[in-house]
Amino acid sequence: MTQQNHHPTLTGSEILWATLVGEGVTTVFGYPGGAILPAYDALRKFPIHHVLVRHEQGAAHMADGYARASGRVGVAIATSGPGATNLVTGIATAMIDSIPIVCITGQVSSKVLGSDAFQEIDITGITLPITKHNFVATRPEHIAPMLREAFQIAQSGRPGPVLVDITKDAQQGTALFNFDEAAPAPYRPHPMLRAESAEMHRAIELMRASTKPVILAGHGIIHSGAEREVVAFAERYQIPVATTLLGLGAFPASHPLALGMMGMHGESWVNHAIQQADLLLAFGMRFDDRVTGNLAQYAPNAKKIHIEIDPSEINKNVKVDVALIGDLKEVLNTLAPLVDFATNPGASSFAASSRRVGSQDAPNQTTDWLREIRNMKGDAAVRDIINLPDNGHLYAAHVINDIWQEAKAAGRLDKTIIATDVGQHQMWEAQYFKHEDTRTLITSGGLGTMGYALPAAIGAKIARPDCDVWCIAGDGGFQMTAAELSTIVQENLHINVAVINNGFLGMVRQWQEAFYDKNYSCSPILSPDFVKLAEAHGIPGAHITKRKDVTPTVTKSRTGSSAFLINFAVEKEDGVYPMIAPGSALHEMVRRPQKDPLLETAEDEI
Ligand SMILES: Cc1cc2nc3c(=O)[nH]c(=O)nc-3n(C[C@H](O)[C@H](O)[C@H](O)COP(=O)(O)OP(=O)(O)OC[C@H]3O[C@@H](n4cnc5c(N)ncnc54)[C@H](O)[C@@H]3O)c2cc1C
Ligand SMILES: Cc1ncc(C[n+]2csc(CCOP(=O)(O)OP(=O)(O)O)c2C)c(N)n1
Ligand SMILES: [Mg+2]
Repeated sequence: MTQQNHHPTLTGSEILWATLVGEGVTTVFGYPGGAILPAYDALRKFPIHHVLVRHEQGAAHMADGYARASGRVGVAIATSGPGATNLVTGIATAMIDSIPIVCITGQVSSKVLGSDAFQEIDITGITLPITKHNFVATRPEHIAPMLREAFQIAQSGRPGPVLVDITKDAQQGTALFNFDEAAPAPYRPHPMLRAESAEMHRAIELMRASTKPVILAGHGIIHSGAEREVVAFAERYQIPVATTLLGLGAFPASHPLALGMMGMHGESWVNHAIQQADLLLAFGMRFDDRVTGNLAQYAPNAKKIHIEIDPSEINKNVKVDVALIGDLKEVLNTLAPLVDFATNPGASSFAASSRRVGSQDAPNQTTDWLREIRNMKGDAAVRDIINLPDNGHLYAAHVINDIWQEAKAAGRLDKTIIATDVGQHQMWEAQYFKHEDTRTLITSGGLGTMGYALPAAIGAKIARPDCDVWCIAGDGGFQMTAAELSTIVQENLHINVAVINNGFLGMVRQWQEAFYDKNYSCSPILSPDFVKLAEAHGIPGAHITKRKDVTPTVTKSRTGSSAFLINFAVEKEDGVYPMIAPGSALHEMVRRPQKDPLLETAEDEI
């Protein structure tokens, strides 16, 4: 190592790690191979913990779970060729849900690029549509500036994945390392809208004219860190709040203004409220098709205000009346005082106070509307699951509900993170686990990636070791990445694994039941004995078939000192309800068939 002007000359590999240290990285998730070996050789000199995954898809999902749980950038690392292509599903998962991860791949030497060299693949070409940006570093002096820019791009504006491909000779060569000089130009956000803009005034007019407003609370609330501002806004103007799947936890489920999840498997009264609203305030959500149902019939009476950081989302799916482009927190902090002033010129500032629901001086205009929604909801919880007598059957909904109740009873709700896989169990989790706190649900929404839960749970546990972390997966999806059980043991992580085992690719079976004449083509799935599989990894476990055994086993898992796997043998042909069939409008929900013992008790159908 030679010094020049106090800046050391390092190898490209050393620059890679030194830059990550400078960016505050303490853990990376990866798997070595030829084209990245120089970097692995240099790793021992730097204070970075490397988690050796069992498949590079796991590395990308772990980086993603780490980012969702902490708000920090997750880092995945792989070799060229098959190592790099194995990252692809994880990168796409992060892209569609706007998760900040940086993926670093080794590449063949710059001298042989383009020659179909051993394990050469054009990974920047492959990942162009599924990254926010990507880079190829062919010289050691490229590495620090490219990595630093990658971190900036991943985190700024609408977050997302960035890939940096580094040739082997760039890792082996040397260059001066100057962390500060490698800094990218400052991020220039989309011009912040001004308080006096016409759009702001139009938004205020629409709010003042509305008697039936609904806030659509999305994932952008979490990215923006605007959780408190949204609660204050909803309380101040007494606006009920519907939440997307990825927005769950951004607004406390027990808040009196919280309606619950909207969309395909959302609560019926939530969807009815949206269809009857005269104003929708979309906060950091992108009107996904699972959320809108048939667009032609979506919220026909509602004016729409969209607060969104990415201009390309405006009018993409739903035409809106007002678009307020910018970071949600900043926009709300600009908008609210103006609404206050327009409503009551003498009022104190929005930032200074937030009024409690039902307080004397809160505007009253929406009270009738809240009453109307409460009537839709009925006078009891819609699904009377907790009070259902134990009829000898074990339902997935019971299991999820009991995991939630157990965490609540233990006073651990704010320290419980659930990573789900994709399918029926994912929807039951969204319905029956009431998320009170931000970043407590980690789930693949947009891509719906099976195999996500176990590695994402590992990333979350490493980001938040203080939390109880649950992986809730179906018997199908769990088998896609079950090899990461070995990573859990190697890392000595206390992760709770719940396999919701219904013997089927359940969500597929449900669609076949509803739309393909019960032709269960290739949806029954055989599984190994998951408890024995866990034991083979050195992880204890239990088979549960009776509801009475759920809570004690959940407690045993949560309070134990190592990872634990519970195989819940649940009812095989249960369905997720309500459900909106493809092409139907948001209010055209299919209800649970009456014959099923799991009744939805309230009069929530209108
Ligand atoms: C089997 C299955 C069933 C599903 N069913 C449902 C369902 O019933 N209901 C449901 O809601 N979802 C459902 N989903 C999920 C659905 O596909 C979408 O992933 C989800 O609705 C997207 O939520 P979102 O728009 O809040 O989040 P994202 O897709 O992450 O969009 C967030 C938006 O916020 C913006 N943003 C980011 N940062 C900021 C900021 N700082 N300020 C302002 N804006 C910002 C982004 O640009 C983006 O437009 C289902 C998924 C699966 C796999
Ligand atoms: C990688 C991947 N392949 C296929 C699908 C399509 N798919 C969505 S849900 C589902 C069934 C999931 O079955 P399981 O993991 O057992 O969960 P369950 O629905 O039974 O709760 C399938 C195959 C997917 N989302 N992801
Ligand atoms: Mg299943």
